[in-house]
Amino acid sequence: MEFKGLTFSSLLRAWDGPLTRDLVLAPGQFGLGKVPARLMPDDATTVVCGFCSTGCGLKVHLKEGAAVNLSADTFYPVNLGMACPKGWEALTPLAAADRATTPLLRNAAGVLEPVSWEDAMEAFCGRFKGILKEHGPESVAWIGTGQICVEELAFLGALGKFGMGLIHGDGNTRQCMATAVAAYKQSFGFDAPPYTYADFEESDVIVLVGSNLCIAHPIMWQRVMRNRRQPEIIVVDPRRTETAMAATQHYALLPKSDLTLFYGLAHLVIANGWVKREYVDAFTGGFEEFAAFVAQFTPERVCEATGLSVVDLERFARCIGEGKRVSFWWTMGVNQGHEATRTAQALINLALMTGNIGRPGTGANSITGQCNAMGSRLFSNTTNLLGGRDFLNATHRAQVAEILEIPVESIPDRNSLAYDQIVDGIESGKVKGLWIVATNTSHSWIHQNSFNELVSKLDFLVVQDMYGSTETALRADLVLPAAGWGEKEGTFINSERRYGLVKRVSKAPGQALSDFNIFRLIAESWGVGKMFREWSSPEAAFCLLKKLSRGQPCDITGIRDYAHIDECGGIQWPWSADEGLAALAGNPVQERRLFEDGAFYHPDSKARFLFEAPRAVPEPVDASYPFVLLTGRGTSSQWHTLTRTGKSDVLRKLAPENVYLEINAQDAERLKIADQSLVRVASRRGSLTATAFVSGTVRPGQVFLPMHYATVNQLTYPSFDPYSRQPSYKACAVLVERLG
Ligand SMILES: Nc1nc2c(c(=O)[nH]1)N[C@H]1C(S)=C(S)[C@@H](COP(=O)(O)OP(=O)(O)OC[C@H]3O[C@@H](n4cnc5c(=O)[nH]c(N)nc54)[C@H](O)[C@@H]3O)O[C@H]1N2
Ligand SMILES: Nc1nc2c(c(=O)[nH]1)N[C@H]1C(S)=C(S)[C@@H](COP(=O)(O)OP(=O)(O)OC[C@H]3O[C@@H](n4cnc5c(=O)[nH]c(N)nc54)[C@H](O)[C@@H]3O)O[C@H]1N2
Ligand code: SF4
Ligand SMILES: [Mo]
Repeated sequence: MEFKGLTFSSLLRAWDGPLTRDLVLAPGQFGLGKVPARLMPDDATTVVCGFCSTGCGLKVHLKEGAAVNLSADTFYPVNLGMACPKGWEALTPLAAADRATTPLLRNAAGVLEPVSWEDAMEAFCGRFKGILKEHGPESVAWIGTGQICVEELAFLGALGKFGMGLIHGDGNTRQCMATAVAAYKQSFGFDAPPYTYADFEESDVIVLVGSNLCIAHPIMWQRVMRNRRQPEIIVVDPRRTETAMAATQHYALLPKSDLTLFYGLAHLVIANGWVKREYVDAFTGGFEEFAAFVAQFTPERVCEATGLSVVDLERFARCIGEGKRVSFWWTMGVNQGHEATRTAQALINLALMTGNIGRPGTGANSITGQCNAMGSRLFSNTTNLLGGRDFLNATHRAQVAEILEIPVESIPDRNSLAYDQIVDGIESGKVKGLWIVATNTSHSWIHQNSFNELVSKLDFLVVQDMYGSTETALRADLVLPAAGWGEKEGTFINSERRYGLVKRVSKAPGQALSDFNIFRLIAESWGVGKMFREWSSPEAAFCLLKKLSRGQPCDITGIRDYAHIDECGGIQWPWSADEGLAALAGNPVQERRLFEDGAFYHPDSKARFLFEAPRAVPEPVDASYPFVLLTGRGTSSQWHTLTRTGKSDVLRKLAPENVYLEINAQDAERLKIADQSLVRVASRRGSLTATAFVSGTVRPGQVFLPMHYATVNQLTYPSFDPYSRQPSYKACAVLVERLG
């Protein structure tokens, strides 16, 4: 196949060039600009970690521009010299033997065989165009990620929708962050987590809901440990997690009773006169209706629903009501639920009614998961039009068309289907082609057996991944080999809205290309190369993103270029041109939080109190399936589906090799299950064998499975929050029996 101008060989030649470009900074130019030259040899550079959303700075040590080792960056404002095991081992997975090094195409015998990039592009364009021609623009969709760079996410979204003419594209951020997005948009008018990590250190009362921070965000936990105010650390989690053990108070509520609990706490805050009336009157709307609604959540009702005592409730409410700086933090125990959006908003309501927002140590703070979930939220062009805009808004479409110099008709005037609806579309025959980028759906999607059956109904499945061995890649018709973190350049946005830099410190193996270059190649092969001529490099794309952000709450027009991000130790949005100019005159601000002026993003500037009656769980336990199954992260050394962390001997040693089930001693005794013996765990959808771990971490009637093992999502029940369409991974009914 001929490419006009851009060919794989020309890309590979350029790609094979020197590493770490001009981004290896000279001494003194580094980090916060405060680093003494003697501490900063010029053969090192800082790269933001590519695992979790904490966004730690890692100092990569270089020889001739290539990474030889790394350590935690002492001067990066996020982690201040700390890193977790995954960060320390970040380079190891790059050298794994199962890296995809050439495109692979399924041949007539049904076997994936290596092909050239030219043949891969011919198959990609030929097959997808064929499907689109026969079945229309809804028949091909993509599932993206929060684990590639912002520039790459934006390119994928722009190419998919404006270039290839697709309507439907969603991301694995749906599994993870969609609830926080929906909650913030409705409550604040924009998807805007308000905090900065310094708030962990400046809080008097830290309320962690459905978050196992010690395991999932160990360096954020270290920031909590730096708090000198002797804070109350309150954990709300049905399990006695590592974080709960380290807390000062643990409320082990019944699974999925959070909404009732928070309404009950709001009721007590009102009853005790702890509401900050001046704040509520000046900056919020809908409080009176909310106050009338929560009156029915009496302590008796709340105790019955949550399993907590009246003493517990009153103590919890008093901490919130009398605390000077109270911060509320939530993660997947909230986001992955059947009434998740309203639960997140119940936390937002508690912060608003007590005036705990916009001040140091406060906030209603969603903690993100993946390294660039925040980038995906703003720029993946899936649920929002680029830059947090709305596909349904003609003015927004016109703005994007003008900035990108593309015909406005190429921008869809309708929203994409959500992840679960795309999957349903395969079932109904509407979706016939699927392109999966940097996510391992066959492992991580809810009710896995059903998805994996549906995949065989697709006419064409493309998987773009670092490894050809993932559960999803093995099912693909075409595998596109991708470079990973450390082998490419771009930016990630962390949980506190900080842009950090990713650099190319290692060469991708074989013919693997960065996702950015794969998108360039596809654009060219598809015949829309001209539309994307400005997207010539990640940094050029970053300039487009700056333009797209202008005037939006996430304005970053004050960021000069990549080097500026490096010099500042990352930059939090918003950072408008005006703010940039102001900072030049004074001190640049390292830590910034939103809503200090009480102005939210709704047209009337007011935050909204939103609420709704709690609903029953979709799959309650019964005599046949008597246990509630909880799932989540297992250890700080395991990352999701283990495609990366499973490649490190060190990380593997830090976690159990086989899937294990946490079960309470009372239940284990009743079922004659010995510790470390094999058990069968089954739901109405599938079953698996696990090793029993008899422990006090879960209560009788509950069991826990870590999500990292491939069989776990055979059990989960596909139910979704109605507003965010995020899957409810954390509650379904199972039975447990001893084996042998
Ligand atoms: N080591 C490691 N770190 C990670 C990841 C990883 O795979 N490995 N993944 C990253 C990603 S993408 C994400 S999204 C985050 C997730 O970070 P977290 O959300 O902190 O992790 P989880 O273990 O999924 O869920 C947190 C807790 O929710 C609790 N929970 C379950 N049901 C309920 C409930 O009804 N109410 C309440 N209040 N709690 C409940 C679970 O018991 C669990 O302890 O971690 C990020 N960090
Ligand atoms: N039961 C249960 N299931 C869950 C959860 C739970 O709590 N319980 N949590 C959910 C959550 S919050 C999340 S975020 C998901 C995570 O689920 P996934 O997104 O499926 O998990 P990962 O293993 O991170 O998959 C990322 C894939 O991208 C590849 N990859 C890495 N870097 C790159 C790159 O730069 N380019 C390309 N092209 N590929 C790359 C990796 O090899 C891997 O195959 O799981 C969800 N599933
Ligand atoms: S805490 Fe997250 S960002 Fe920091 S080193 Fe560990 S995985 Fe990387
Ligand atoms: Mo996630």
